[in-house]
Amino acid sequence: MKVLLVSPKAKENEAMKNGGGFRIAQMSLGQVAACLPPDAEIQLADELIAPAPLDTDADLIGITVMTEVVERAYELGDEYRRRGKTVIMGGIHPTLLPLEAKLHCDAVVAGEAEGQIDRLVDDWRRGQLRPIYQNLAPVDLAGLPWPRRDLFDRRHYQTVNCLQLSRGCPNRCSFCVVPVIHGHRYRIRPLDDVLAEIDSLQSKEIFFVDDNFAADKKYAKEFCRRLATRDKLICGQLSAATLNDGEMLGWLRKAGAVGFFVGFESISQATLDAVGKRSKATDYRDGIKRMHDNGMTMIGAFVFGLDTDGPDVFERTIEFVDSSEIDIVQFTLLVPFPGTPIYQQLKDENRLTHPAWWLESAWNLVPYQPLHFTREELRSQWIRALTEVYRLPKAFKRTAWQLPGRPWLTSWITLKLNLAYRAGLSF
Ligand code: B12
Ligand code: SF4
Repeated sequence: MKVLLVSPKAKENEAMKNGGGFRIAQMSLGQVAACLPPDAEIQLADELIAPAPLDTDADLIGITVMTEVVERAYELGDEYRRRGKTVIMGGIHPTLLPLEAKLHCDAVVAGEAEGQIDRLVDDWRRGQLRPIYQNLAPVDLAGLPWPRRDLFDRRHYQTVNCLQLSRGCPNRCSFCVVPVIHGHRYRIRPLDDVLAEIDSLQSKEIFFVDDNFAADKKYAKEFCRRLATRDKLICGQLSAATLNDGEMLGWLRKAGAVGFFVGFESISQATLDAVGKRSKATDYRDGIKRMHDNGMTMIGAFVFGLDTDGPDVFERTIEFVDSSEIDIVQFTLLVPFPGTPIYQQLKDENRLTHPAWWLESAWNLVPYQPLHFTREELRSQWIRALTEVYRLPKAFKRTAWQLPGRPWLTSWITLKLNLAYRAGLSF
């Protein structure tokens, strides 16, 4: 049995280009590969490296689909089926909209692959593939198979050492798909499993793909305590509220933390409250300092276009970025993902100008009517704000304030990411 697993590349869009330059192995495919029967001959095709081969002798084609790659994924699904292949789709978007995805493939795996792939392969071998496969309950993370990192060509990636401690997030931010996909339960893996997996890795660095790395602080601190003796370099994603916990940051430092992606989302408390974010904007400056005191850099992420964002939101955020010593900045426009409370709200209020925007290359065209801006104003002010924070002197300044007393690696990563984000601006 030959299987080709494909990660499609998004049609050009500005959000994708932001942060370009750092390529991380597509863990979703590594994990699906680990769920396939041991006799499967598996080939991976990551379109960030090269277009997926259409001429293939694979019997089964598996495509992983995030919303921003939908158009390409459906194009590939249609083409492989035209060539007589059996196509399976899975990942975030088919989980949110399985019936839409089914139009372009033979079967959809909605949700986690573990627990479904064996059934799917058995059904396929008997010629009785069902349209949708879905677990009735969340997968027990004890004994989770380890992703097939051996299938990735390491030369093409900054790292193939992506690792998961947990799935889900206890929070319910209204723009986020994670609670929609995983519910509000935060599931953790047994630490012995995780550490055994870490000990099997061939290099020092680890990229944690958890949505909210330290959501269970007791667990995260114990993990860091045990990791501290292993001489690793780690990064991942933290919720802004975690920056208030100096002890947690201290443990992260001991565990080898270099930097984290931090979802600040907004400097306006009204916006944080409106989206259900459990953080306090007034804590942000101290939190940033605490990260620096612990030798870490950060990508601070902000979202624009929520109803509580008034016309001055961009100026105020630029001022905050300039004065808070934040290291690397990510500004995104609100993306109303299907299935999220925000999507439903905009739909109920008849404000979606492109209800199926993901099929129309409308990613950054603001597919809804904002409250305090025209769609064009919101987009042009976002472009202006990004251009402003990524002016070369500002990008260098963000790196320079890292220098005194900070680890060289942190400064190097900060510089490299600032330049990568800047290079990704295509306006
Ligand atoms: C790590 C990560 C990244 C990394 C690495 C991405 C990569 N190349 O792997 C980086 C930082 C590069 C990144 C970038 C982006 N990301 Co991201 N990312 C994540 C994160 C935190 C974890 C993904 C992961 O590896 N999970 C671990 C794997 C094992 O789980 P999984 O993907 O769910 O796969 C399981 C099932 O879905 C299923 N499955 C998945 N694929 C398939 C395929 C088949 C055939 C089958 C059968 C089953 C199956 O089986 C797997 C095992 O159970 C998720 C959050 C999340 N919870 O998904 C966001 C997330 C996927 N990202 C998101 C976004 C928006 C982006 C960006 C567009 C951000 C931006 N503005 O630029 C870019 C786009 C990048 C791209 N197109 O490649 C959104 C996607 C929303 C959506 N509706 O699609 C998410 C959900 C975050 C969020 N909270 O909104 N991301
Ligand atoms: S804290 Fe992050 S992962 Fe959790 S619901 Fe909010 S945005 Fe999503």
